[in-house]
Amino acid sequence: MAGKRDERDQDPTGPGTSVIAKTRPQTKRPSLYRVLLLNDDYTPMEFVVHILQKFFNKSTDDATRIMLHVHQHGVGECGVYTYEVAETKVTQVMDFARKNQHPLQCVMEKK
Ligand code: TYC
Repeated sequence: MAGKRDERDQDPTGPGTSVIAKTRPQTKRPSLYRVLLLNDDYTPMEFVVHILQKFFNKSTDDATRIMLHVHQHGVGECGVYTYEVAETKVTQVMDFARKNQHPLQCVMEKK
């Protein structure tokens, strides 16, 4: 029918315009946890270096540096992981130390 405007022309959102809704990204970054080794007087240095290589994929140099840091400062960071990975590392280290009759302690803390 002549003169009747198309109903789409009265729509404030169109045609020719668009609504861009700003949305928050719905993904949340997971919390991260430090896995720490604690010093003691009995666990051999070579055993700690071996732990750092075996469970934390450290080079001999990095493992030695971290072990010496723990030996001198009492505590040191082996790595930073999501909760379940950190928990697994702690369990693996504690099980391996216990099996070898060393009192080595490994803990995790939220970053
Ligand atoms: N202090 C131990 C020693 O003198 C070595 C050691 C280092 C033990 C790091 C534990 O997390 C540790 N044999």
